[in-house]
Amino acid sequence: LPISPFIANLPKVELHVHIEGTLTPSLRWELAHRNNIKLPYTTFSDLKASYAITLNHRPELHGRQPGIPTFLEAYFAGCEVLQTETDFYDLAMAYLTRCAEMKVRYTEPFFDIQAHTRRGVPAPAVLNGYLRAQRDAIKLGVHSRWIFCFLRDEPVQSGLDAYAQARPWAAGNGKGLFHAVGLASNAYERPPMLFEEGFRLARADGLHVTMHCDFGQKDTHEHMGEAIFQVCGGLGAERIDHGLDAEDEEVLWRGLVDRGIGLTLCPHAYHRRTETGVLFPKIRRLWERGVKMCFNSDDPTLMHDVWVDGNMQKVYSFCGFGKSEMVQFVRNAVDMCWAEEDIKRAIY
Ligand code: ES4
Ligand code: ZN
Repeated sequence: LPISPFIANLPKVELHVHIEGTLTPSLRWELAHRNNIKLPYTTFSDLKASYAITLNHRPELHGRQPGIPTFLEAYFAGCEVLQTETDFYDLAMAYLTRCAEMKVRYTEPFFDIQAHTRRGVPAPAVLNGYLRAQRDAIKLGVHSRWIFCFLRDEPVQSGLDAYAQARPWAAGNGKGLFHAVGLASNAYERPPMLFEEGFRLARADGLHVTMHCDFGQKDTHEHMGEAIFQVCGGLGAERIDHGLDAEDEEVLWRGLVDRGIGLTLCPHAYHRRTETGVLFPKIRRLWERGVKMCFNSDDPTLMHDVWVDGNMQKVYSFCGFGKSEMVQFVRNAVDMCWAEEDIKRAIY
């Protein structure tokens, strides 16, 4: 789908992107050589070709069996080449440079500390690499506030330990890298309320709270109910990542509207496994009911290289939205974002 000049030139905000999901085959190849890591591909073109099939190509598993195993396996396999602070800096700078090219003025990338510490990478290597990129990208006109993610398929205590390690890099009394916590990875039998202690700790530190409610997961409506009404001592999450299944149940979409919880949707992620005529009307119905939403890329290099501009183009082309609505979605993202007021005003 070609990106129209209108979408290309629109100043953008991105609120749902996993930094590890922006690792390109070429940087992965370069880092593998830099770190003497053997990849299961002998040539660069074999590596590149492997990205074409890392979508969930097992539709028989959707919404039932363990989440999205084939996809997440590829995602965590990619992480293995990331070893030193410089590697994490290079990963982050590559994404933030791409942001500048796409006119993304502000972004809130997720990062998974546990994906790296469990391989023996020290947490400060990850955090200092991202912190340096956060600072250097301002020169490119790209501001960022990052989001610490709990890996929900790891033990709760492992996430709490990672959070304790990352805390000196938080906003408030820390170095200002991240301003929020999120919840990612495989949701199979891992409802949000399991992580309540982590959310409470983060809130006590003055951080914001968001969480994934992936589209079409097992128990998705129960998970959404917890995210909207139960977590954070009953306050609910401040945003929900994906959350498209709320469209199925009035109590859920009304809860989103009444509580002002916005969704960070990633249309291409769903379009990989959902008919055009089913998906885009579903997004449009949520919008018509007054649910606040914005459009994002999720894991662009693992999702056919469709970045935030391509995701915005999809809803522009397939939802029947006009230019003023597309501008409004960027404004929604500004409203939903966790930048300081001066940055919000500058990007609005
Ligand atoms: C993810 Cl698509 C998706 N779902 C859940 N967790 C994730 N982490 C990175 N991509
Ligand atoms: Zn995501």
